[in-house]
Amino acid sequence: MRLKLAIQKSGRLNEDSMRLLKECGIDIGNGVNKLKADATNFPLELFFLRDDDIPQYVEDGVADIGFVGENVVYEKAKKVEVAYELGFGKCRLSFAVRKNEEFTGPAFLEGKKIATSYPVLVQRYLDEHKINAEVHEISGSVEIAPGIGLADVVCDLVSSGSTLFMNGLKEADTILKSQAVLIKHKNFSAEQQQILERLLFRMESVKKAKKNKYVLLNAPNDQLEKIIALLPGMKSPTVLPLASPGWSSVHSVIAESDFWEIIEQLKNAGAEGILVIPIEKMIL
Ligand code: PRT
Ligand code: ZN
Repeated sequence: MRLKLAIQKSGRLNEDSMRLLKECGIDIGNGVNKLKADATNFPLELFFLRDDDIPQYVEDGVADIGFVGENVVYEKAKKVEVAYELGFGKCRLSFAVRKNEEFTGPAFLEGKKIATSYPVLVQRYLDEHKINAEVHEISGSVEIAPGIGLADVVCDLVSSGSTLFMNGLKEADTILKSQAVLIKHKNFSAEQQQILERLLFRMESVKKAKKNKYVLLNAPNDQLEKIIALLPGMKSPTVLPLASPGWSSVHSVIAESDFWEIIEQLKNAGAEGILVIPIEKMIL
């Protein structure tokens, strides 16, 4: 049995989806321009689709799992389960107004024309805030709508904000923070679940590895205790004697987020020759 995975055929999520599979040690056989491909060393079959179609394919069980943005999952509102956050494709779905206008809160939207590719999510926001507004669904280039008089406000995906800026708009309220997620259908067999768990285990090892760095450093023995106290490690750091007397080599793992702070403290404590190395996989 093979698990059928739907990923975006081309577009922003395709490359990261393929990279993640590679980092999980999964080799994909034939070319990407086809509709389907098989993994050669894992029970996985790939379907290449438009991202908008992925929730439906997964709900119907044509695909068992899919990699797709949360924005699409919630807009399509299909009966699928979000099983894992993939950590890429991060963006937010936000209202944007003309840069000389002041967004005073949801009430600003009352009676306005709103252009968006996310009518369901926009309408839900309006209902929650008891606002009446006209929602115009457009499928692309939403940001030009105010400039051509089609709408007063837009609601679109934003990452750097430069598209809004170039169109004389500025970000107002955020409806949804989104990233790519792994979705699954609701009729998983025990065997399918088992394959999914093997895949999730690999993805989690890759994710943990990215959040951590392997650190090697030389420490004068009289400072060893202080330096070890700065290094959390997976259990406790490895300490090996150096050839030159009075010095030790210390190896440990530190979180990327604490990295600069810990490195400064290590230097201040007398550590020398600090090497920081990326970790490929991390199995705890
Ligand atoms: O052909 P297909 O239907 O599969 O692709 P698509 O054109 O619908 O989607 P695509 O490839 O553009 O995006 C796929 C997914 O990437 C989205 O559903 C989001 O989950 C995620 N994502 C992350 C983004 C962005 N960041 C993003 N910035 N999707 C779109 N944008 C667009 C946005 O719509 C706007 O036009 O980029 C522009 C804004 O970017 P900044 O950096 O200027 O703010
Ligand atoms: Zn799409």
